[in-house]
Amino acid sequence: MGQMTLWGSSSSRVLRVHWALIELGLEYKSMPIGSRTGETETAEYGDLNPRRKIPTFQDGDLVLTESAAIVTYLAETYGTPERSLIPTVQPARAKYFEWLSFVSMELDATSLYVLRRHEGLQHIYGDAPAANKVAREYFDKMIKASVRDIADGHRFLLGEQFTGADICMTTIVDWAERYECPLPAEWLAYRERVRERPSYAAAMAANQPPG
Ligand SMILES: N[C@@H](CCC(=O)N[C@@H](CS)C(=O)NCC(=O)O)C(=O)O
Repeated sequence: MGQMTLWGSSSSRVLRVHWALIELGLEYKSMPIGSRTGETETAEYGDLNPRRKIPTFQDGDLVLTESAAIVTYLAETYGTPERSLIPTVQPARAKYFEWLSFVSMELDATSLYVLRRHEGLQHIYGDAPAANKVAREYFDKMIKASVRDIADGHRFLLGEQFTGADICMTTIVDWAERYECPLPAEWLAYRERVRERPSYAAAMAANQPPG
């Protein structure tokens, strides 16, 4: 294991990485830089991550810059039978990756990130009311269509095992709430189950900006 460093703070995507590291009991250094603060514009950071986004994660010589990939890397590399964040056998592994794609593409990129860019950050990315309307409607359709996956005794997305997919999904539920997207009761109940984990509160604290 090399020195592990996580760059970023105050972001859902950074929270995912803190959370996975904490779940797995790993030591790491936190560099709590913020997006759009100028801190991603330094030469040092540009060398590390030319996209200048957060999070960036270093493990020795390896540099990774996509939150879902980082969570999965940590799960695959440092999981143990006692602390496991990804199933080791099919078909559960297939369902893990299905959830990660659904979260990243349908709920994040196609829905909530559209709202982030064109409602929260419209001074940078422009005003786009038609896109925002469609993004809200699409999120609503997708989240409702997923209710049966966490109803009827499904404690977590893959059943009894809490995984990296739950880490990514929970940040989506929190994010949707901040953007006042209506959430079915089943998803709110799911989020309450996840919040019982001490690692959730620890990751939220670790994701706070310094000072
Ligand atoms: N797909 C990337 C998205 C990373 C991302 O967009 N990060 C935001 C903060 S949450 C950022 O750095 N934004 C800076 C910008 O848009 O200029 C991931 O999941 O890690």
